[in-house]
This record gives sequence, structure tokens and C-alpha cells, in this order.
Amino acid sequence: MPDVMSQNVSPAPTMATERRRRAAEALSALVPGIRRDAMTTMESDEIDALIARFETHWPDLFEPLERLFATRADLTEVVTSIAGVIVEAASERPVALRRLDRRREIAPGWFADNTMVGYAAYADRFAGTLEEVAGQLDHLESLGVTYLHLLPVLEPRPGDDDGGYAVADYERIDPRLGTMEDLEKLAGAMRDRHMSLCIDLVVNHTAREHPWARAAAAGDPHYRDFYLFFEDRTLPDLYSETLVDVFPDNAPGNFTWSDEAGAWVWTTFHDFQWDLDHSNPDVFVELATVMTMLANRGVEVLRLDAVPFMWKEIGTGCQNLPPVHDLLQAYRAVLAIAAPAVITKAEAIVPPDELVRYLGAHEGHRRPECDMAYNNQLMVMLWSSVATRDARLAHAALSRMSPPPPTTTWATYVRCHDDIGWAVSDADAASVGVDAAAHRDFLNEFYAGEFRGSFGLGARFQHNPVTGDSRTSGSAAALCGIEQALDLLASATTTRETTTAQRFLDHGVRRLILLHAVTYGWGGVPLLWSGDEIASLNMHDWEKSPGRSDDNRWMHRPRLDWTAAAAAESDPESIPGRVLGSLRALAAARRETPGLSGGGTTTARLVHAPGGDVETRVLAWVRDHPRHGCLVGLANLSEFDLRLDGAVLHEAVSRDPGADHAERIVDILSGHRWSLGRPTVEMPHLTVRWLTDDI
Ligand code: OTU
Repeated sequence: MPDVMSQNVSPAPTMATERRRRAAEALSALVPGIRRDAMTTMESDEIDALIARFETHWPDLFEPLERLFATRADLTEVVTSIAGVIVEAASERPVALRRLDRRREIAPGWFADNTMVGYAAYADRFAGTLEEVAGQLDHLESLGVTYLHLLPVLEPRPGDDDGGYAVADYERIDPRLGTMEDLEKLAGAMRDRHMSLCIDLVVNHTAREHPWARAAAAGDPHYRDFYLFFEDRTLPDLYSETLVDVFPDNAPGNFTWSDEAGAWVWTTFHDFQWDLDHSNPDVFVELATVMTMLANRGVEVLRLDAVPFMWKEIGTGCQNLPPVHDLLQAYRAVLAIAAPAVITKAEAIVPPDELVRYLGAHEGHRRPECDMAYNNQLMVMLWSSVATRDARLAHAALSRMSPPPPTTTWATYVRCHDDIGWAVSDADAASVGVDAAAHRDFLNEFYAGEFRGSFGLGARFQHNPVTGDSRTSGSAAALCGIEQALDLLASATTTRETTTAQRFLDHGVRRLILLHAVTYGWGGVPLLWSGDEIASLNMHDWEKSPGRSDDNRWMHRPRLDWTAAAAAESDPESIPGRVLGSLRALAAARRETPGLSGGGTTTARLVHAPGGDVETRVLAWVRDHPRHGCLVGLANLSEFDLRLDGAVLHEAVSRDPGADHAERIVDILSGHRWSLGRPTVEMPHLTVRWLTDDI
């Protein structure tokens, strides 16, 4: 054994140092060339900064590229092209965005700050054109929104475009929404208000009308390699043995015969969405070019759509494979060097064990990957808990999830433009004595309004008669019981029926606010789905839109009703008024709660009733932030007023446990205070408390 304490002993190079050495060599071969040619438009301090970013992030780019492509392509060529893309993008980056880069490099946790509140919408359904979206920023500002996710805005194929998720041109805005200049203007107007623009980038597939797909179908060998073509069914059949159908109802199978291409083509989603072949480095270079172009227009967050499907291997489900993570790590590194103000958000709606990997937490190691990912597990568990009025499954599932790396954050949400897929894992369900498949069936029935006593009024999405699986569509307000209660109220003929309907209505409103109060207080960036701020009900005419009649997700993609929004504004006691007011208050409460910033940890808890039994009807969580102390969240899922053992107050004590000031624990949401000696804490039905130590 070499003695490290003695001199002149150099440690044996490990694999990691060897990789780093090779990465550094590759970079130093590139940097002098880069310095000379492409940076003529940059000031020398900017060149220095760019070189520093290259040096810092280069291994994070080089290593995944090596893992992905070394065996199938000339790595030097790949690396040289990608460095070229980065340098060109960096040298073209507008001054205002370079300033933003600098701010973000100083405050890299910006996107996980407690002041962040997100809003997601289709531009046209929210306001109209991009210019009209810019005209509605006051509404968003009043909701405390600092982050606006616009669903696909790039030019889609004509006709059915899966809500814009079939892109025909990555470089052009959908002409119905405006132009690239309009996008740039919108981003600028938002920046002036400290709001960040997020847009979708559909990376898994393009429309079959995309020029790459056109060229491929016409036989161009370069573009032929951009997609996955098969001459006959041999390989498709082999792959299909282990694949699932994402849209079994209206787009069964994963392969589509193309007459033009004279081949089967891989189509995970609809037949008009052709999966890109991400094992081809040219695809990587092209998409990296698109990303940096959008970054230079002022987009600050890229929602990378359907990323789990980006890599295929025979004998696997072709989801969540390790190279998917390499791709995401490499894309992130490209942006970190070219446009450090920009982050990526993974759209990976996957089982709980897979989720945190998209934030770069892999067994035994961490690598910078996406900065944000959707916490679909929290979303699913919230809907499950309000249906059962029981927190035990949520507690089990959420406790077992690995925490996100401290420099990353969740996007927490109640609803979005998609269906709800009931990601209830067998292990989590079994741990609380529940059969997972039976519970998923129950949730499907419950939220389709098929279960006796259910308050949910949605619909089944993509029922698969072979597997019996389905998912759920429906607006948050409808799933919470507001729609059903309004129907009951409309048909009530006796005072008794009216009173009951009114009580149900109140429960529905409370439930909707409760779900949001959990997502706003859990830790992560809450994303509000457009329309939910005014309790929009299901759309009833969605089937009439051409190309949409077989996709009931359109029932919960409302056109924002601005008349209703104005009415909500002037009547705070109305249903939309109560919801709007509560969401504003939640955003304000977040701003007052720095412990909700990135870097804290959230742990699900069970709490006790005064006698010492577990109070199963309360979902509890502790948000612990190393700098800003503790917050205890409590959500009473039931229609009954409950009391909890006062010991729960001690969970909120984070500093100076000795000081027993009177009334030191406060509920940030109601302003209610308790002293630590209090034997019980009241939990009114369907309410949330955020308790914190206030001395
Ligand atoms: C996404 O969703 C989009 O959000 C959908 O609106 C699109 O239709 C789809 O991609 C195709 O572009 O299966 O049911 O793990 O769950 O990509 C929705 C990710 C979906 C998938 C997700 C997909």
C-alpha cells in the first residue's frame, strides 16, 4: 500500500480522474480555436466567462456524450459540432439575457425560491395570440405568478396536432399565435415584471410533416437516420412484446406503416408523431441548436416533453432507460455553458422510484440533470387521499420517495392539461394493506362519477379493455365535487335538498382550495392550471372541435372565461371569488415563508388524535429548511371538524426549543396562534394549516 503521508507518492488514477483528464484534453483542443474564430462579437470579459463555463461544465457534457455516442460515431466530430453550437449561441446572446445570465449565476437557486408561483396555459385558450397573452399579465401578477408555462407554441402540423405536441417546425411560432418576435417581446415584457417564460419543447418526436420527416420519407439517407424505420414487422413485433400503449384507445400500438417511407416507423403516441432516433448524434446537435435558439429569444425554462421515451432497447419497456438520463444531462450542460439563465423541466410522469432520477439523483451518485420535474406522485396521492379521506397510503408512498437533490426542485400541481394516470405502486399500496390494482380501479370509478357516493365528476381516459387500465380526465373543480353539487343545487326541489347541495358545494370549494394549499406549501414550485383559479367546470362542447372528439382531455382545457374572472373579482363570496381570493392568499403566504425555498426537505407525517390514536384523516408534512426553520402542514381530508393532539405544535419548533413564549406557534394561513402547552389543535373540516414557529 502506498503511504499517502509520505512524499513523492502519486495516487493511481481512478476511472473518474481519467475521464476528467480526457475531457480536459478535448476541451483544450477546442478552446484556442473557439477563441480565435467565433467570438469576435464578444467583449473579452464575456469570453473569459464563457471559457470559465466551458471549463466548469465541460465534463458534464463530455461524459454523457461519450457514454451515448463513443461507440457509434466519431466523438471528436460530435464534440466539435456541439461546441460550435454553444459558441455561436453564446456569441449571439442578446445583452439583456447576458445580464440575466450573470444574475442567475450569482443566485443559481432562483427557480426554487419561495416567491415562485407557476401558471400553465394554452396561449390561445388563455388569451389568444402571444401579444394578447402579454396583455393579460396583470391577472397573473395578481395571483403572484412568477413563472408562466405556455403549452406548445411552435408551429404544429395542420389538423389534429395533439394540442400542439406534433411540431412541424421548431423554428417558427404557430402563425395563429404570432411570430418569433412576438415570443421575444412577451419574454421581455415578462422579464420586466420578474416573470419567467417556460415553453414546451417536444423532443421525443416530431410531426410527420416536419421537414426532417419529409426528407426521411423521401429517402434522404441523412434524415432517414433521424427516425426509427423498420422494413418489416420483425423488430417492431419483438419490441412490442415489452411495450405499453400510451393511447390504447385512439392510437393503439407503437409503430405505424408509412406508405411514403415504405416502412414501419416508431410512433409511441399518435400515428402522426414520429419518434426521433436519439441514438443519432445529429439529432442531439439539431435539438441543442433549437434549445439555444429559444433560450436566446428569452425563454427561461424548457419543458422537455415525454423524455422517458427517448431511448429504446429490445426487451425493455423503452421508458426511463439510463441513456435518457445521459441525454438530459448533456442538454443541461449545453445550456449551462451557452445560456446559464436557462433551466430545464422534465416531463416524466413515471412511477415514484423513477422520478427523482430526472433531477439527477441516481444510485450512489448525483449528476446535474433537469432542474425541475413534475411531482406526479404528490398529485396522485392528493386525489387518492381526498377520495378515501385517509392519509395512510399517501404517507407511505410519499415517505418512500427519495428527496430531490437540494439544488433542484419539484413542480407541484393539482391538475394540468393531461389526464391523471393513477401511479399507485404495488409496494406502497401493500405496505398499508391495500391492493394497488383494486385501488386504481376504485380511483378510476370514483373520479368518473361511477362510484356510489362519489363527489368526482370526470371521465375515464384511454380505457384499455385488454388490461382493464384507464386514466382520468376532468377539471379540478369537477373532480373536487363542485360540478356535481351545482347540478344537485339546480335540480333541488325541497329546502332540504337545497341545503344538502349547498353543503356539498362548500365542501367542493374547500377541497379545491385544500389541494392547492398542499401544493403551495409542500416545497417546490406550485403550478396552477389555467381556469382552476376560478374553479372552471368541465367543458361540455369539447367533442365538437375538429380532430378532438376522440380525446377527452379537452374537457379540462377551458378557454379562460374572462367574464367569470371579472365576476370573481367583484364578488369575493361567489365560488370563483372564494377560489381566486384563496389562491392569492396562498401565493402571499408562500412569499412570507422562506422555508419553502429550495434546499429544504419535506417529509410526510402521520399525526395523532388527542387519545393517542393516529388521526388517519389528516395528511401532514414537515418542511424543514436548514436556514429557515420548520413548517408543519396539516390537511384535514374529511368533512368532519377534528382535533389533534397538541404535541403536533412541537413539530413546528425549530429554534430555541427552551423558550416557551405564549402563542408562539402560528398558522400562516389563518393567523390563528397557539402556545406550546395547548393540549389540542382544532382542525376544521377540509382545511389546511401551515404551522410555524414565530418567536
Ligand atoms: C405528454 O404527455 C404531453 O403532456 C401530452 O399532452 C402529449 O399528448 C404527449 O406527451 C405526447 O407529446 O402520456 O398522457 O411520462 O406521460 O409524455 C400523457 C411522460 C402522456 C408521459 C407524457 C405524455
